[in-house]
Amino acid sequence: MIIDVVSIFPEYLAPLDLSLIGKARRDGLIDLRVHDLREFAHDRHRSVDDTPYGGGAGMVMKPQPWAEALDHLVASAPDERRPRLVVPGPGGVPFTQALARELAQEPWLAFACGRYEGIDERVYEHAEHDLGLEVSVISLGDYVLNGGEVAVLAMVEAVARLVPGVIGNAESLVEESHEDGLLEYPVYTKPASWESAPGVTREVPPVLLSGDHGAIAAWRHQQRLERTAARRPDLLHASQAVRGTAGAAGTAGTGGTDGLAGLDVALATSADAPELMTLGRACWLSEARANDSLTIPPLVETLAQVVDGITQWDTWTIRAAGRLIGSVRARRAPDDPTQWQVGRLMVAPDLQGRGLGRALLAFAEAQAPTDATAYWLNTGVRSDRNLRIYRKAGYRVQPGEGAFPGTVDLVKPRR
Ligand code: JD8
Repeated sequence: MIIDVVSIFPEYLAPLDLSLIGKARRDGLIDLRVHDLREFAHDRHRSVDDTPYGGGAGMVMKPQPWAEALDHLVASAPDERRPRLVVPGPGGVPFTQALARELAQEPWLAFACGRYEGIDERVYEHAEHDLGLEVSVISLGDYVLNGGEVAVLAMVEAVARLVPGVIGNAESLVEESHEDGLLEYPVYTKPASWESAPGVTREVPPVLLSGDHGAIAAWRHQQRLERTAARRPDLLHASQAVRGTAGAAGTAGTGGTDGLAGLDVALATSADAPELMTLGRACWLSEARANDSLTIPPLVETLAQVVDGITQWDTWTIRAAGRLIGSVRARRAPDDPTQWQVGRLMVAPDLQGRGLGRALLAFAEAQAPTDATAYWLNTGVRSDRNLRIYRKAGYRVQPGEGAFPGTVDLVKPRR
């Protein structure tokens, strides 16, 4: 990969001589050239800035030196290749790992480091329309720096380390924060038992010393989910939040919530009724198709009936980053208080098939009062997918028609 950087403070980029990027340059993996903009300013003071048209504080960078600098870069190409021009700026698109991965695919990047109040706007037009460059204005983050150099340091490091061969074991790239949308898990090294202060001994989590790679992977994923939920819930899109539930579903005795790690589980209130009504409509469409019935309660119940259901049953909502992605309800059977009835088990259609349904069922079972002796479910006689999940969870279909026309009841003794 070729990288050109133009700045009035070329020494600001000296850190790119160091460490892995420095080694990658010496190994020829990265050809990074830093140019001083003043080389392209020819007046006595080699000035690169002037007062802003329209008035206002500060100075603006002149177009001519920048145009000559970019023309020089383009002219340095032996063929028709052109660099992708990246201009850091607080008004740019956010720099992310995904954008770093995109830029790392480019054979040639040029970074223009602005200073003062910014670069004359016509330089962007010249680059795009006169030189035919793809121009990307990118921001490092929502805070104000004095110039583009610091941003270029960060962007070059984030991009260059993705170039094959720059980072020794590429695997380590896989589990990094932001690589798959989750923050990284906590790391530990020797000693396993460390005296951090007189009389204070701190241990490494035992699972990491167990040699059980499956358990270690599960623990690390859990840590990543919990950290992301705690520090960056915005990153925790539903799809990610429910990933990894498959294994943990039904882990009895843990309050059944293991499989819901990273998700917001709460008792529903009437305020949740509109969303529950909507999710019910979405989730029971497949049941309607399977059982050829459009009068299944979740498809026709009114908002008032949904609110009434919330008062009649203990109802839980499952949210990821604020979005309602699932729900379940449970109650003592009106005619047999030792029977714990579970109902309205629903998972947003786009999130089905990841074990969240089983996790929700385990959760509902775990909420049963201590004197409950059995669990009860009801579903469509032709709801094959539900029946498969419930049988796998230990339920057995009861003979005869279920509590509602076209349905069957299923029961599981409580162990
Ligand atoms: C380039 C000039 C300074 C910015 C007047 C302060 C990026 N995340 C970021 N914050 N700030 C920058 C950035 C700031 C720059 C330049 C990038 C060139 N300045 C200007 C406008 C307000 N001064 C950045 N990436």
